[in-house]
Amino acid sequence: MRNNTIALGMLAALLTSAPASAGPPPAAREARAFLDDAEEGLLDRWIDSDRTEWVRMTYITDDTQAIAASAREELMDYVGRKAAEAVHFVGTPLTDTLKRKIHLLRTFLDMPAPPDPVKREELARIGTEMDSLYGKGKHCPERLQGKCLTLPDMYEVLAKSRDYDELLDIWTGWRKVSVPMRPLFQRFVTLANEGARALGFRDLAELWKSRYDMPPDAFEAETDRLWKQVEPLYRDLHCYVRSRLVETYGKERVPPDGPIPAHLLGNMWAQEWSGLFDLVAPEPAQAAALDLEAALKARGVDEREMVRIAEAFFVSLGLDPLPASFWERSMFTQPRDREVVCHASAWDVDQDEDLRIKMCIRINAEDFTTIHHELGHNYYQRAYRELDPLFRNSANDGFHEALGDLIALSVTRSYLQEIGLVREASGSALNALMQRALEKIAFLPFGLLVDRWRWGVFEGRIGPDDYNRAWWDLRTRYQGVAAPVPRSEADFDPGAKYHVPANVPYTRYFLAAILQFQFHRALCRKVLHFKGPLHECSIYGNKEAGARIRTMMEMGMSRPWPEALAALTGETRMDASAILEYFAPLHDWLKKQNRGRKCGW
Ligand code: X8Z
Ligand code: ZN
Repeated sequence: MRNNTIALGMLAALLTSAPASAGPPPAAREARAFLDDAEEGLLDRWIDSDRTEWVRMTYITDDTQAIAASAREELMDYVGRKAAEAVHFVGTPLTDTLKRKIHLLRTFLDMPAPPDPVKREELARIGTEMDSLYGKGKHCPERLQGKCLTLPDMYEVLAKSRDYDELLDIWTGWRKVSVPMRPLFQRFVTLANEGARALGFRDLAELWKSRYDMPPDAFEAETDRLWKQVEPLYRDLHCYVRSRLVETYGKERVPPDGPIPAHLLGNMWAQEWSGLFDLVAPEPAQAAALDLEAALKARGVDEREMVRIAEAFFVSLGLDPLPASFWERSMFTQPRDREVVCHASAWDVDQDEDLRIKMCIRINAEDFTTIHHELGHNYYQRAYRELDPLFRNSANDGFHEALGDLIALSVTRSYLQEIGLVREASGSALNALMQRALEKIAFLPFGLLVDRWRWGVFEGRIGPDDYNRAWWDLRTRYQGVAAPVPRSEADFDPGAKYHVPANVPYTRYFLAAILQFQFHRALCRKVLHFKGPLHECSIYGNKEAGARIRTMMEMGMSRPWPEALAALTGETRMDASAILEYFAPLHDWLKKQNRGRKCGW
């Protein structure tokens, strides 16, 4: 095993390029045959695992958990074995495509397993167990006398209530759900790191950071660079929002020059602050005009209809309607007769036409956006479905997360008027920008810090005795929020965020937040030749924009991501100047409002 480990570690460096002329030498032919076979076997197990995961997540029981864990184990075993066999091709001259495929095979799993079958079984079981614990999680507040709240039930209270104690109860109540995850997570870290090492990586952090067509350290530096670009805007938004919260709750509860108590920002993780819009709207008299929830409800739009409206946007771009099976097999609403994982996701179960989403939709603006987000995943999956299995992914994971959000950026007031959801398109530009900033700018530091924490854990810089302290250090450093009540190592607050127990990498959402504005700017300026402010541009109905998007999606992961970025935007670097340009008028306004105020924490 040890030999394999070393050899795999050197694999990327040692795989040499084939000469451009002549046919492939015998060893290269052998490599191609090996990969063809590996991909075929991978595809079968991947589909099996997805099928069992769909059933588990839409019907959590001991049995569905066991079945899903077993399929997951089978997939982990297969990928581990094939990646080890690929060592055989070290030193063989290979085409870029074959080299890329070997790298994609090594980095395929978010949760690689140790070669030891007993440990592999344990890891698969823990992975399933943590995710199910989260899915089943409930909070039963005393005041409700036996009635329990699921996570989606709590969202609305957090967004709408201004009752400090009620918010605190919900916030602390949900964080009891993650306490039992702590020992599972700790063991998961040991096992998954062992799995990453067997594949030739230092640890799981290095594996995750190796998926961006650049050295892992350079990728980390890249995220720092992007954060530095947007940090001043975040700090100005934070400063203004805090001042409004001080007025609302008093300075005993919200320190005017300190971090904001995390339960007051309208969201369970303070990751987006849309719930505070009425408190912070630049032109409060016109705030109600932007109430999409009221518009949806007034028109009697139900959950399915919300999805239909989102689908119609994609179709307006020249993309095909979703298949009939999508409407039959998706889960749109929260079943009350069984346990499910409500956290939204999009699936292509047979990696062909079996597209589905799984969501517990509520009729409100946030879920309307999330539906576009999920359909973005489905359209991406469908676009790359004919590529070789290892290329069936987005250019990098930020692209997958950005696609649907790009569409949602075009859900402007004029678009909503055009489709008859609102009567008046005109309104305050600053209000519209503030509403988006509460969603997009507020999110940035959170998008960054979740993996800053996990990288530290996987790399051994953050040990189990520091899990929670390190989490809150990062929350304060990046977001400027603080826990409203003392926390300790008896708590496990990172586990209260879905992607930690589900083991979904999170930096992708930070990248997506930057990329979607880059996509939007390029389409608006270069395809639509739109001259006005970016937030007023909508690509609705534009077939050329649709064709550009489709071209990028169809590349899947077959080429390094800068090429996919260039296909859509003509740019080859991730760059936050588009998001800054989009919000520039609001940023100016915020700076004026904050004049004379002490910002920061
Ligand atoms: O997890 C999601 C999607 C599924 S990929 C609903 N998002 C992140 C989150 O909820 O934390 C979308 C925005 C960020
Ligand atoms: Zn997503």
